[in-house]
Amino acid sequence: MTEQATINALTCVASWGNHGLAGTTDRQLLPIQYQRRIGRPLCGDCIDIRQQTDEQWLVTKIHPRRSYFARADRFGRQQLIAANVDQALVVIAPEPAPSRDLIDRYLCANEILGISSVLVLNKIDLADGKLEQLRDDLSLYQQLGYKVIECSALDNTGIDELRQLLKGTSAKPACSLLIGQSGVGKSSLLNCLIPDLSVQTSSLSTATGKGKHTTTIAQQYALPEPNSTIIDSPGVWEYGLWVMPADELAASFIEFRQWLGRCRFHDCRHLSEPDCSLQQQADQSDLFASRLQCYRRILAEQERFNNH
Ligand SMILES: Nc1nc2c(ncn2[C@@H]2O[C@H](COP(=O)(O)OP(=O)(O)O)[C@@H](O)[C@H]2O)c(=O)[nH]1
Ligand SMILES: [Mg+2]
Ligand SMILES: [Zn+2]
Repeated sequence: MTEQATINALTCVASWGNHGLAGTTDRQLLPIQYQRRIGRPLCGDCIDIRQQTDEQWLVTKIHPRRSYFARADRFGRQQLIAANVDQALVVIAPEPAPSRDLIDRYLCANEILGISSVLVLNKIDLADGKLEQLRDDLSLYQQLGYKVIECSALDNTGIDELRQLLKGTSAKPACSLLIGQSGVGKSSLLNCLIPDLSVQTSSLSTATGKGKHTTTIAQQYALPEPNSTIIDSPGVWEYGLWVMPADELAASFIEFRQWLGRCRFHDCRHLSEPDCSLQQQADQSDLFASRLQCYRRILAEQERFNNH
């Protein structure tokens, strides 16, 4: 019997159903298949594989994840999207304009999952009233400590600044994840950041045999800078937070943290309880009040899941 080839510590760069692709260090793509005993790797997972046939490799191990990004499925349960993500680029644009709630939901998810957030305001070449409004909204997040980068995939404004932010080192490789509504310019930004993107995407779609349909799944690409990768996530997300305890949700609003535990009731849900420390802060600050309102809206959304 011939020895079966094995390769360890590869990255799963795309995953769908029972199949996926592993990326080798020299940027080859190997078709992989899963076994129930091991489970499905996510895009971004570190995996070991064993050759089955000329064309097919079997996943034999999924390494422990240092992080993952998730959203709610339609039952309010956590659905995992991508693994080993270090920072999320929350892309927003004047068109299609985001809701404040959408931005807050993304930021909360990243806080809970231990992923850092960068707000990327794209399409700043579109000088109109909406841009001014967005800049205004984003100043709140800057005050909270979130980094905001303004850019334009159309004329390359801000792309170098963005590129710097995505750089990893050999000691600490960096994987970034593009998230945001469909149409905000995620794929356009990817094109600016990766000069040979069309090569990478065409070898991906050849390998998956799925052509353009691969844009419906998360995919990891190599950035030109060493030790730096980026995952493009599928568009058209009505992004929802999975159901979680109220105290966990409240703690994901970073400016709430220092006030938690100071309400009259130790199990205060910060709705209309007397002597609520968050409400007291909201009475003094419009910005705090608007985030508290958002917290309450998310909590109410979660109640709907709980009642089903
Ligand atoms: N004016 C302008 N248009 C942009 C910019 N970035 C993307 N677009 C356009 O916005 C549309 C959606 O872009 P796309 O990259 O497909 O968005 P995605 O759905 O987030 O991947 C396309 O028509 C792009 O040409 C930008 O910085 N400025
Ligand atoms: Mg896209
Ligand atoms: Zn309270």
